[in-house]
Amino acid sequence: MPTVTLTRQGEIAVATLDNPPVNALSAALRNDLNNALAQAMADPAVTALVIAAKGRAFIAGADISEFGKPPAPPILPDLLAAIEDAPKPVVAAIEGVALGGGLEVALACHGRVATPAAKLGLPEIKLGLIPGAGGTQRLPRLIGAAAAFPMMLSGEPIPAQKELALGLVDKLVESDATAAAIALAQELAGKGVPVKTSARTDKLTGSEREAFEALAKDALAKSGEMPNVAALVEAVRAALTLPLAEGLATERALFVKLLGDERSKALRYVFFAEREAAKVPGIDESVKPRPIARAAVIGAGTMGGGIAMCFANAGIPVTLIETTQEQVDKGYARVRDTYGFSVKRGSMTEAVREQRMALITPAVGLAAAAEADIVIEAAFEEMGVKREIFGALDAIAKPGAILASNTSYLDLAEIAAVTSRPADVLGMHFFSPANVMKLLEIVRPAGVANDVIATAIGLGRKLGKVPVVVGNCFGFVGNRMLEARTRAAERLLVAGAMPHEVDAALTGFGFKMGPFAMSDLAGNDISWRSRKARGKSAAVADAICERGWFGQKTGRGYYRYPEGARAGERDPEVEALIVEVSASKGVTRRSFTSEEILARLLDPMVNEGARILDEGIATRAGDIDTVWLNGYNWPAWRGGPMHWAESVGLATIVERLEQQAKESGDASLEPAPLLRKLAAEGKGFNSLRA
Ligand code: 3H9
Repeated sequence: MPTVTLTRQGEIAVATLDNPPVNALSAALRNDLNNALAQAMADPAVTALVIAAKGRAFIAGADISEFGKPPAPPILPDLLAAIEDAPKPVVAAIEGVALGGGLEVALACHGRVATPAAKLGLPEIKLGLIPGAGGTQRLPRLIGAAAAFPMMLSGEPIPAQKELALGLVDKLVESDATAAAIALAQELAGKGVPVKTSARTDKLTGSEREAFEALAKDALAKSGEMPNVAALVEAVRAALTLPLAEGLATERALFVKLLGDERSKALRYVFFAEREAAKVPGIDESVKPRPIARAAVIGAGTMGGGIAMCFANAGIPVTLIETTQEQVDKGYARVRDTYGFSVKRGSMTEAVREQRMALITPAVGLAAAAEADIVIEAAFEEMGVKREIFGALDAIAKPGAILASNTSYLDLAEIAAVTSRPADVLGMHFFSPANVMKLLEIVRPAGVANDVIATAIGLGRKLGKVPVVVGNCFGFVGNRMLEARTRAAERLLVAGAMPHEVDAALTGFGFKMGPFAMSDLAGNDISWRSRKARGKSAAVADAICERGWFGQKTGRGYYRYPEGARAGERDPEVEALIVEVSASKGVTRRSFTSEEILARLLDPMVNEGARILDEGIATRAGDIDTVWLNGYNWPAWRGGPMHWAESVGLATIVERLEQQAKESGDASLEPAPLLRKLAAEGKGFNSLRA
């Protein structure tokens, strides 16, 4: 099937791209467009060419799945040079997204027409790259570096009105960009030789340069681990100071180097892993989701309120239910305050806040859930409480309503079993703060209907979440692995490290917080209660909680929090307590390097991840990584725990785990059979895929 069809509208040729789902610039599309261009230029009856597209995107960019393979000709920069150098005008008709290479195609054209819904952007930065087909050279020439640089630095598309004001598009039309592009093409054809974007110099002024240098300085200071920010600065500086050919060569060399960078490879892996996570064996397009017109959330605490906000943000009416008027009023007021922060920051208007609040109906008593198509329970984390609620809901909810629990570790099958409709019951585990965190773990107990899972996936995406379907086990994927890390952190304290050293190793790796600062923030009593409920103990953590040092809320935890201090300070009493625990266990304390600490924290997580895979709790290693990236702030450029493990080498992880198991006598640190097997065979987690 050709990916481009060439038709005629009078003297204007129209090349229509059709490469579903998003018209990515695959080798086939580049080739077909190149041929269409040549044909239109060679046809004496044609005076100009319009590039239009079928489907929801103009062009989503280069085909990311082709990166890493030898580039097949024509490569994009050559194709774009051919478009720009064409003897007759070429006009882009943009409806939908024109991203990355897609916008670069449009920039090489001699005119651009778009609809207000079109999204134009250069998101390469998010993949650890920079634009690689002239974007860094043509965009500053077209709209000035002071506007072009921030656009490339954020990777975010800009609104249509701004596109027009900046001159990024020549014409904005309400609909039918192709018809308007044909009109513009006719107009340009009448003017003779088309003007090339790259020949323009009117925006390459001294003041643009100054503004760019100031922005660049700021960006470099904040660039952290990512090498592409410096590359972007270098490329844009080349646009401002060098002739076009040299600028293009500079950009290309930087782009090619970044393609081979491990951080960019990790980000590209993440792009596909996140999208694949929503694909679940046994659930294809034939499984039709149930309609969701109204939701109910049970529990108006921080979590329930945050979930209600997710619905309101997506325009879905939601009833927020509590047991007393006082509690629901408190929860409703908290939601209003949370929106208030956005209003104060200027990211939301007062009118929008009111619209969202109007979608949330506070109510007392479960009977208010009767009209909901989906009910999400976010009540106290105790099986007795859940059983009671679901038993009552069974009598109240309408037939076909989906009953979900936001539990973070309890058995969904046990919850489902108290109802007469277990096929409608599943887990929908949001992460705190629910209105911010992207992850949605969809827990699939045996017996739940496929259309219920399909509904949860679709709804999750509608709520702006990254849904990952996981199996039903204690803690599911995320918290089960987190527990392995928590145990590892406690072991490190007993063996000789101090909380600040453990936390520093993890923040040095790229996490925003280490495990102890995190626990102090969340409240150390939460895990203490959970340990006690399960008959588990952790000597240091228990001793800290026995003293009432629950973390930030009590002013003391693993650290001290003097009045007004945001970050914790080392606490000599806690450190003495840790030394005492080591002594009571007969442990001779020793020091650990950051590398050792990291290995001891992360290897056990990977080990648990391998068990999770082996048990089928996660479908793919990429699903586990998606969970950690979107729910636990794993640094994206490290690709997630399973990707990280492969970058270290599975054989190395196995060796280190064996050593740790031997030293600690903890059998849970013995390498999981799957990990051992893959390491022995020299294979990665991807080899498990069907
Ligand atoms: C670039 O252009 C470099 C150039 O400067 C230089 C080159 C020399 N490639 O997200 P969705 C697939 S770098 C391959 O679920 P949505 C995606 O995997 C590129 N595949 O839909 C999925 O496949 P599947 C710069 C791609 O409506 C399907 O399309 N461009 C690409 O929520 C649907 O995707 C970008 O970074 C691609 N470029 O969002 C844009 N894009 O169905 C990246 C999508 O099998 N893409 N797919 O799972 C996006 O931001 C979103 O996908 C988009 C659609 C907004 C387009």
